[in-house]
Amino acid sequence: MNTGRDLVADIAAGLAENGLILRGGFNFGAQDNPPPGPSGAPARAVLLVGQAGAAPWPHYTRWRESRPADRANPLDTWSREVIGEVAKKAGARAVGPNDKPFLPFQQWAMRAEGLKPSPLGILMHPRYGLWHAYRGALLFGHEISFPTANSVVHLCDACIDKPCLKACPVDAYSKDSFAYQACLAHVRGPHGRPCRTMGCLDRNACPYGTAYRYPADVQAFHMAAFAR
Ligand code: B12
Ligand code: SF4
Ligand code: SF4
Repeated sequence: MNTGRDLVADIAAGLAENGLILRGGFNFGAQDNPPPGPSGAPARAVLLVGQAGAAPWPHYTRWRESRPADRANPLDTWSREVIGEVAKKAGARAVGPNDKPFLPFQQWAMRAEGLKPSPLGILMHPRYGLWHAYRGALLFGHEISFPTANSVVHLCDACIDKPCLKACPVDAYSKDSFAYQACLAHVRGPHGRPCRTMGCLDRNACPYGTAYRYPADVQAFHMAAFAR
């Protein structure tokens, strides 16, 4: 059974065809309560799939144009199709971040990539800043040989001014919470146009990873999904 570098390289190549990338992974330990793997028995390893910047967007929009217009969650459907195909070839079970009950994607990502949360709740990446996300995960019935993870700089630790906590018109984000309802009311309301058309002002205020910032139309798409 291929459990090492070739397996991971084959999966990465399959994902790259759709602008997706592997975001690391780990073997579950005795203390974990893993979700079922491909056979239904608890999974032994997980590989996270995601995006840096908006790289999957052109692939997704091409797919979208060929599908009926009334799909409720088209990005989830696309992710499921594309990642499901790669999972099938690799003998894995694919799961998504919006599958219910929610799986702990951010906890998995912290473990897989050594990332930590920004004050906005979004994990901070040393290269991509706040401009990355998870589109799925592959669950395996066997362990995988992972390289030893390098330690990762958490940029927020050295960011004294924290501009991400100063741009929101309703101060929805504070050091330890997110006022979901206040944000939603503002985004939906008469003064929410900047958030609706250009994305969250707090997220856009972070000075890191700007080369990966999602274009305005992509941010508007995510904001519309958030505020519907
Ligand atoms: C429910 C949810 C929300 C809820 C949070 C409600 C709550 N208080 O839990 C709401 C609707 C507020 C939300 C909003 C957003 N979310 Co959200 N959300 C999720 C989702 C689907 C489930 C979270 C969960 O309960 N997990 C189960 C628990 C057991 O797992 P966990 O790893 O321990 O969960 C952590 C998160 O819940 C986090 N958390 C708690 N509150 C909030 C609030 C925000 C804003 C974020 C980002 C995280 C966060 O703390 C937990 C401890 O580590 C996850 C995907 C997932 N499966 O995790 C995405 C996810 C956390 N969201 C994400 C993002 C990007 C956002 C947004 C910033 C952008 C967007 N999607 O439009 C918005 C914020 C809107 C804005 N102002 O811009 C990303 C984060 C990516 C990253 N780089 O870290 C995720 C991982 C989805 C993805 N596809 O990648 N989200
Ligand atoms: S502005 Fe500073 S504290 Fe906020 S997310 Fe960016 S680096 Fe982190
Ligand atoms: S989307 Fe707008 S209202 Fe919501 S937290 Fe960001 S800046 Fe504030």
